[in-house]
Amino acid sequence: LARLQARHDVTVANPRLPEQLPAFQAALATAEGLIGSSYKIDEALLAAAPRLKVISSVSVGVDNYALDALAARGIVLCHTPGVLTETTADTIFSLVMATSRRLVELAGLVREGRWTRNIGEELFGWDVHGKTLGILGFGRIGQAVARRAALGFGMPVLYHSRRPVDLARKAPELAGKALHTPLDELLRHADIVAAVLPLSNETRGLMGGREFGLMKPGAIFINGGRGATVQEAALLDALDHGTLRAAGLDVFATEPLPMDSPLRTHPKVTALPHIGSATVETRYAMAVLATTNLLQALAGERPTAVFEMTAG
Ligand code: 8YV
Repeated sequence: LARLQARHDVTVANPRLPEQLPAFQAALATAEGLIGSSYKIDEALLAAAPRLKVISSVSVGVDNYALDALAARGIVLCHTPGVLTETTADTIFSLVMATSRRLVELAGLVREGRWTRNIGEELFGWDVHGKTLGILGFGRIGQAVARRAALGFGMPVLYHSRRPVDLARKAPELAGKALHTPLDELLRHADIVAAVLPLSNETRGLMGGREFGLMKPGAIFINGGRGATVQEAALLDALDHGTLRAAGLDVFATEPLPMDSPLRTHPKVTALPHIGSATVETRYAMAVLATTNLLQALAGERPTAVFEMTAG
C-alpha cells in the first residue's frame, strides 16, 4: 500500500462489504488501475470503469475476469505466477497425506480423548510412497507436485495436459518419471488423482460421473486447482455409492463452501478453506509481485507478469 501511495492516489475499498461498496464504485469512475483478488470483474464493472488500463490480480488464476471484454478494451491483466508454485504444491501434497493416512480423523480421535488403546486395523491408513499419482493439469504447480511425488515418495507419476511437456528441457529431474497419459487411461491406473487445473471452458466440469467411474476402486481424489472443474454431485455420488476411498479438496464450485454442502462434513472428505497459497511468505510475495506489476503498467512499462490473453 505504501509503495502504491507513494506514486498514486489510492482508494482502499472492499466491494464485498456493503458499507464499502459505494466507495469502490465511486473510485471505479476514475480508476486507472485495480489491484486485488477473488472479485468478479465482468462487463458491467468494466462499463463503470471507463479509464481502467490495468488490473493486477493477487492470484495466478484469472477465472474471475471477463477476458474477452478486457482484451476488447485493451486492459492489461497481470497476475502472480511462480511465487506461489511451491506453497500450493505443498498444500496439495498435504491433502494427499491427510486423506491417505487419515490424519484429520485420527488427530480428532486424540483430541477428543478417544485414544484409549492401540488403534485397530479399521483405522489404518493407506501407504502414499510407491503409489501411482495421476496429475490433471501439468503447469508449474502440477510439475511441483510431481517432483514431491516422484523424487520424495518414489511414486510413478502420470499426467494429463493439453500437450506433453518437454521434460528433458523444462524439468529434467522428471524426465522418464512423469508420463503424459490420456485422461481415461490415467484415471484407470492412478491410485491417487490430483487435479491442478485452471478453470476454463475446456476444464469446467471435467471430472464428472463417467470420469469418477473410471477411477480405480479405493482410489483417492484431490482438488487443488479450481472447484468448478469438478461436478460436485458426481464426486459425492462416487464417495457415497462408488468405490472412491476419500477426497481432499481445497477448492469448491462455490466459495466459501455453503453451510448446506454435504462436502463440508462428509466423513470421507478432507475440506480446506482454499489455502493453496495461504502462507505468510507466499501471500507477501504475491502482494509484492502484484504491486510491482501494477506500478510498472501504470508507468507504461511492461509488467513482470502479464497474463497473455491469446495464450489462454
Ligand atoms: C488465491 C489462488 O488464494 O492464485 C490463485 O489463483 O487460487 C490463490 O492463490 C486466491 O486467488 C485468493 O487470493
